[in-house]
This record gives sequence, structure tokens and C-alpha cells, in this order.
Amino acid sequence: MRLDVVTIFPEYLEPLNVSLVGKARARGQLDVRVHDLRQWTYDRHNTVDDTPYGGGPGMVMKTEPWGDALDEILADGYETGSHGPVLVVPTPSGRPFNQELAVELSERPWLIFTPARYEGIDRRVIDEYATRIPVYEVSIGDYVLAGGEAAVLVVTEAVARLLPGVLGNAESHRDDSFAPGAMANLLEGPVYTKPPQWRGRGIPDVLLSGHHGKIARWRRDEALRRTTHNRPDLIEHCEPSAFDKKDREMLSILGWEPDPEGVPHGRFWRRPEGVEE
Ligand code: 6GU
Repeated sequence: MRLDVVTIFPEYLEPLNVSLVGKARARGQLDVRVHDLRQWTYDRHNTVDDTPYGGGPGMVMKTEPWGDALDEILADGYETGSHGPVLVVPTPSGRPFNQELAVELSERPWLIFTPARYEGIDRRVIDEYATRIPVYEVSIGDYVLAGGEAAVLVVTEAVARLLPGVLGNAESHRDDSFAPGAMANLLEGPVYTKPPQWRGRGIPDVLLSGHHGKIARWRRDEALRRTTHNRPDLIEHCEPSAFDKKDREMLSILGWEPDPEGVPHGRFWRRPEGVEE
């Protein structure tokens, strides 16, 4: 996979030399090219921004540097045999980045990222390239970052670990909490390793029992418990058929009720805190 990143802060992308992504690059599984947007400025001050039409606070990134950068990168890629580029535009107003989108992007041979600073990029740039190649405007969560570079690191790591041969074990993603098509998207429960005692704290007995069935059940119960606590929305959106008899027993203990009157599609529902029957 080829990755191009165009930014005014190339140093911000240094972490792409480290760990999983760095190793994938060293092995030749990822061809990462970070470009300084100011290469495509031609004035004395290397200007990349200007005031917004219509007024308002902040600055907007100018069309010309982005257009020249993207034209040159696309031409270079095509000349050197790359194909099927997509543009990934990090923005807090994008669609939520999730595991499904990570899988979709991991299936493309070439991603071009355009992390912006200031109030974003002049809209005409995105509209122009959307007539040529697929464009994904993505947000990594409901908060505002000062720029898209951190989002590029997030998306790159989520995508790179899905590439064939990048993670050690091909089995490892099937169980990911948010693997598409997982029966139920539950959060994973706690994990433990040696020593068996630490500061007076032991390991749950079941994990030392060697009883694989009981261990699997315990892990599932802990996943249901943690998901109830941290992401109740995931349980509310689950198809009830994702839950077996033992799941339902645990869900009941955790306060969930199956198929209550008035809940669409027969999903699980939990009485809001402090509301009595
Ligand atoms: Cl992709 N960019 C910025 N600037 N802020 C964000 C974001 C992206 N995703 C969430 N917040």
C-alpha cells in the first residue's frame, strides 16, 4: 500500500517511523511519503492560508498549494505504477472513522491524506478531486483537534494493522472488538499475566482452572459487563439473536430487559438509573 501525506508539519508524522507502521515500512509492506505543503508555495512567505470569504474567525487553507501538491503526487504515483488512489480528508465534520471504514481503506492500494490546520481547506479543492477519485472526509471522534495530523496517525495505524502480514497472527483481527460482522460488537474484558500475585492482588480463579469452556464464558460475561458500563449503546443496537441463553442471564443481572413494549426490533433495553418499575 502507498500512503502520501501532505502537511505543513511533516515532523508531526515522525511516529510513522515507529512500531507497527515503522516496521511495515521497513519490510516494504507500506510505502509512506510525507510531503511539506509549502513545497508548493511560490511567494516569499510560503503562504498557505488566507482570510475566509464571508468573514468570520480564523484562516482558510488556499486552493493553489493543495491543487499543485495533489496534481504532482497523483501524476508521480500513476507514472510509477500506482493505481486506485483515494483522498482521505481529516475533518471534525467528516463521517465517523470506525473499524468498518478502516477495513474499506485497507483494501485500497493508495491513500492520500490531506490534514489541514486553521479552519480547513477551501471547499473547491475537495470538490475538484471528488470528480476524479473517491474522497473520504473522516472524523476520529466528537472533539476538535487543532489539525488533522493526529487523525492521520490514528487512521494509518488502524489501517496498517489490517494489511496482510503486518500483524503477526492473521487470527488476531477476527476477535477485534469492532470487527465487522462480529456477532455482537462488545468491548473486550480485562486481561492478566504473571506474576499470579501482585501487591496483594490475585488473578480470577477461573483463568487458572484450565477449563476452556468456563474461561470463554467468563470472558464473555466480562465483555458484557464492560460494554454495559462504557458503551451501553452497543448493546442497545445489537440484534437480540447475537445473545445466547447465558448472555441473556448476564444481561439480566446487568439490568437489561429483552424486547420491552415499545422498543423497536425487539432489542434489549435498560431501565434508566433511578427509574423504578
Ligand atoms: Cl479528523 N480533525 C480535526 N481537526 N479535529 C477532529 C478530527 C479531525 N476528528 C475529530 N476531531
